[in-house]
Amino acid sequence: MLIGKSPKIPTSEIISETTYLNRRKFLGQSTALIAGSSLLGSANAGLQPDDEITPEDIVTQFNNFYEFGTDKSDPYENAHTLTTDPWTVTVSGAAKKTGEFAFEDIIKGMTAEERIYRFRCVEAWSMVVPWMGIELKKILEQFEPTGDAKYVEFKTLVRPEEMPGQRSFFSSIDWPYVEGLRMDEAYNPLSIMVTGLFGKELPNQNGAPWRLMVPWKYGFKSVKSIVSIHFTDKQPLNTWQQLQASEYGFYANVNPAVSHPRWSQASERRLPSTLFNTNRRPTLPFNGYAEEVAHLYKGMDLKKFY
Ligand SMILES: Nc1nc2c(c(=O)[nH]1)N[C@H]1C(S)=C(S)[C@@H](COP(=O)(O)O)O[C@H]1N2
Ligand SMILES: [Mo]
Repeated sequence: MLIGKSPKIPTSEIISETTYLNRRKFLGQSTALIAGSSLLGSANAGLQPDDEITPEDIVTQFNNFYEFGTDKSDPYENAHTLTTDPWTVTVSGAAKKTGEFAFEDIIKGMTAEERIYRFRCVEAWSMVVPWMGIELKKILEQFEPTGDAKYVEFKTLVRPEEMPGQRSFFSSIDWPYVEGLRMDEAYNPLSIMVTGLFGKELPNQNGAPWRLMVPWKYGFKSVKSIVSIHFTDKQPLNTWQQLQASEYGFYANVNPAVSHPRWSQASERRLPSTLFNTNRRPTLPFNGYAEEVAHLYKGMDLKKFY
């Protein structure tokens, strides 16, 4: 049983539920070891002694994916209609290899590894999720970005026939959903492209067939169901910034010291949370990953670049 060093598990391989539950039990019993162990690679970095994996039904049934509706239960209810095969990804901008690629060809020969990350939404709830993913750097390097690539921008699929939220008259989002990272953020070893969850294929409502995961940033950075990768020298205008720039910035680093204009970010509700046990805990700078990422923002005023 390996927990410190994440086992390499091919995306196609299905781990049985019992194997998974055993691993989960192990995680619950030995969290102190996990948090303190020097044997740890980046796989479980940032986990705190009281972190427990969030139940799978919450991770897959309480979602934000506005293409399928704005209620937390909408993605689970509506996303089964999404067709993810074939899946084509357009690569453009400042890179030597650009064009249209089949998703399978991009990830060919790469193995998804399990990364258990804390996950913090800007709405102040959080989870601990066993993602399966591939380091973003490995994926992006294939396209040989040039010196002009200062940022990478990602876009979600636009397909109103299968995405009821994109047909909604009330939607204020200008589709596609856009997100981006600075290249050095994208190349940080914690940044991954997620292809699975709980040792299984990524469910549609969580962003199939692949979505971004940058665990030190608010959840809205983790763009789902990606069909476009664009290398650029200009800072991308991400969807939430476009909607309300005074509330949502480009960086979106988890920061207890910078309040959202309408609520504090000093603490969070760890799901499952109930009326009687709100399960509130303090929010950590960079969501607990300061050791791995704080250097990326040296000298920057994080109150200004929120
Ligand atoms: N395309 C797209 N990606 C998205 C969103 C969205 O509405 N559309 N919501 C974001 C937000 S706000 C969060 S918190 C996470 C939620 O991921 P989860 O449903 O897997 O927990 O996805 C992010 N990625
Ligand atoms: Mo979010």
